[in-house]
Amino acid sequence: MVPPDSYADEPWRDRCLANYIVRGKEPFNAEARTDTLVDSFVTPTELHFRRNHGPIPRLDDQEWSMAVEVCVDAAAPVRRCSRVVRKCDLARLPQFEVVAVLECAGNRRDGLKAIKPVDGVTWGAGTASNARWAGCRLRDLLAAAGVPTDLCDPFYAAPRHVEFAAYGDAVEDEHYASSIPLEWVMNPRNMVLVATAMNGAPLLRDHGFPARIVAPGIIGARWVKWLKRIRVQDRESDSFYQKRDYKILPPEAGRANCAGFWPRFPALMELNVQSAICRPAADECLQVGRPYLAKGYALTGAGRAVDRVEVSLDDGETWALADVCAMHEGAAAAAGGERNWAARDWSWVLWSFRIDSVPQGCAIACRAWDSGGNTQPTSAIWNYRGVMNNAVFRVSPPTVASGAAPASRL
Ligand SMILES: Nc1nc2c(c(=O)[nH]1)N[C@H]1C(S)=C(S)[C@@H](COP(=O)(O)O)O[C@H]1N2
Ligand SMILES: [Mo]
Repeated sequence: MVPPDSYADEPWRDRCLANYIVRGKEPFNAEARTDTLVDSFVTPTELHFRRNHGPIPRLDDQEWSMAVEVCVDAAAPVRRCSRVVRKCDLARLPQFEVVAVLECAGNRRDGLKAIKPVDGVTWGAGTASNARWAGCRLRDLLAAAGVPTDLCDPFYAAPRHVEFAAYGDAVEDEHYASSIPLEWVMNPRNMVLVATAMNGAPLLRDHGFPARIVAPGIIGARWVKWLKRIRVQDRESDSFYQKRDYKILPPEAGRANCAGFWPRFPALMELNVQSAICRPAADECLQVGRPYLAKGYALTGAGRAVDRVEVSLDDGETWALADVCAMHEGAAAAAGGERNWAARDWSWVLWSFRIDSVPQGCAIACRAWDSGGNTQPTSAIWNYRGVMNNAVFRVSPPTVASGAAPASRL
């Protein structure tokens, strides 16, 4: 819970504020305009969305420490332990870097709010950003605490979670906390990091300084910032953010009756397949009869690959393939042009689609497909918390007769 004067020590944000649509000041919640997100494959930090459930704690990285605990019943032969980890301990472990998209489960909540009110911050499609994260693997940290790295070890017979708890106050609970399955963390292909850097610089306070979880392929709510404690335990986190938020409740669940629904549905983990049209923005004027290069992003969860993005100019009657620019392209070229579909994907893809001649009353739709055969539903399905909206993305920008508007962006 948040005492009244808790927001007196927020980071200095003046320089970047112009880049954002601020959705809430206390806690600070802001997303970039989506038309600014498609200029670079790795999102500049000053455009990366910021999503907070409370004030930003002030932590000193020299003094900072977190507890790493193994706390399970019937843990033999794994011993219960608790140790204090500092920045220098993290720095001694092998360092890894991963380019991964961070998406809030509330991305595109505006589309669900348009159907019926939902409980949650309004977001457009700007709460997805791609960053270069660096730090040590959580797997290595836990292995040093005695957790077996062989997933066939009898230790894994029971499902276990790794809970992350944060410094600082939170609005809906005493502090922010969340958990993900231990098995996911220990699988070396999953690249869960205790990250200390983002885009080549120490994390900003807004993004979790001095250390946060980076859990590629998993919803942003599990990427806990300002780490205070990491704990291996027998069950998932009891936190509000695990048990009474970030779940897709059925449409009959609402504010009055949600209590009975929370325990019946699982905490969201993997991201779903998603895409958005970033250009044109909804308020960008297009010239009829002129060509236009539409652009956007697409992503999916759990290391699956976005294998195509399609665009429709006739309200979904017909679809055409967009050009996709992905992380793996350099690697594919090195391998003789053939893509290695076995590789896991943590990054978003950017796509573009040339409209040869903008029609009057132009309506553009896009949808992505992933390597699991998943695509996006034709229309949004409402849920109480307004999470995971991945309906086909549509935009109908205003049009003017050629010559009457500023040059189209080509
Ligand atoms: N401690 C803490 N960690 C947190 C949150 C928070 O409010 N407090 N928000 C979570 C949510 S819901 C998201 S989407 C991401 C946002 O990370 P960002 O602000 O770096 O973009 O952080 C997650 N980690
Ligand atoms: Mo989120």
